[in-house]
Amino acid sequence: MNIPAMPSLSPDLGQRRGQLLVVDDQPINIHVIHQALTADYDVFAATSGEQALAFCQKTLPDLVLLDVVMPVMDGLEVCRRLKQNPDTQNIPVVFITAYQHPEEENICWAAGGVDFVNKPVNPVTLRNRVKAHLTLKFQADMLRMIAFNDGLTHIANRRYFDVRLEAEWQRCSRNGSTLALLMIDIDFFKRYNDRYGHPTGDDSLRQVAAALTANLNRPFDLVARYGGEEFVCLLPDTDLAGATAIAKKLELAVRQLGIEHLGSDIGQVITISVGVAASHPDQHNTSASLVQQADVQLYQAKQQGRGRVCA
Ligand code: GH3
Ligand code: MG
Ligand code: MG
Ligand code: MG
Repeated sequence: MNIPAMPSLSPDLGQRRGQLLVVDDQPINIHVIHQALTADYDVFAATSGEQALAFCQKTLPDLVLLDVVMPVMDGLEVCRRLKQNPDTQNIPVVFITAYQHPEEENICWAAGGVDFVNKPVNPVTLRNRVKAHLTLKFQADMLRMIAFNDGLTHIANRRYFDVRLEAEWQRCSRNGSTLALLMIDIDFFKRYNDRYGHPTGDDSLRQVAAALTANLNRPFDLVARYGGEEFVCLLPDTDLAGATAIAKKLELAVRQLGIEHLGSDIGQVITISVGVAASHPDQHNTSASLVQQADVQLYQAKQQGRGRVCA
């Protein structure tokens, strides 16, 4: 299954200024393309395949304009690697090529390109091709955003979590690293709704989601709304001790929001209970067992009085 990268949540997706990466081993070619596009887009350049891959992984540009013939790593290989990597596979690649023969073009299609622009580049054609592909890219981002985001809290939803969990499980299995998971549940939230009303409850869910997001520092950590008043954090390359420390930080952060909850048994504010689990993914266990372990620990946290972390 293809794993889409989480799109930016920028509400002005439609008016976004596109970010383009131009890859060519000849600086003069980069200059020509830059001149044609810089008025309308943010144009970045790379002069080797390795540079291009590193830039894409870090910056996720909206479109790559890719030379085919380059020393060391050619454009075909760059394109294949972008398409194999879940983080970069949604970036459309337009080949800039002097190829004339259909069979040569076929190799480019097979590598995963969406289009060609012929050298020498006609600036008008280039601008129009780029515009068309960026429009499609922005529309696809919008659809991904709708499909994978929770409408209430604007963080990732359960569907996105399930996809990412499976992808991270596979990745940690390959790398032999540890994957940690936090299952989080707001304490006495039914009473909160009963006392303060559902709209205020919704607002508090948004505040808790924002606090959880703000307190995860690494870009590859994920927080998602798992259901109702439950959230989940996926922490790649994290052991049980590290995950427990993060869980405690999150518990404190939510407590320190200081959202009044006079119906709670454990203070006057909204608190969370957190269950922590960590695992070395391998063929003997499944991602579902990790979720289940975290659930068991969450149950323990509730049993032991709530407003705490169990690991
Ligand atoms: P516990 O400490 O054991 O977790 O108690 P609790 O009351 O939080 O747990 P319970 O599962 O009994 O109730 C969860 C409540 O969360 C019930 C439901 O009204 C509320 N809830 C779930 N989704 C939403 C939502 O989208 N908005 C609001 N306002 N409330 C929600
Ligand atoms: Mg070249
Ligand atoms: Mg619950
Ligand atoms: Mg609850």
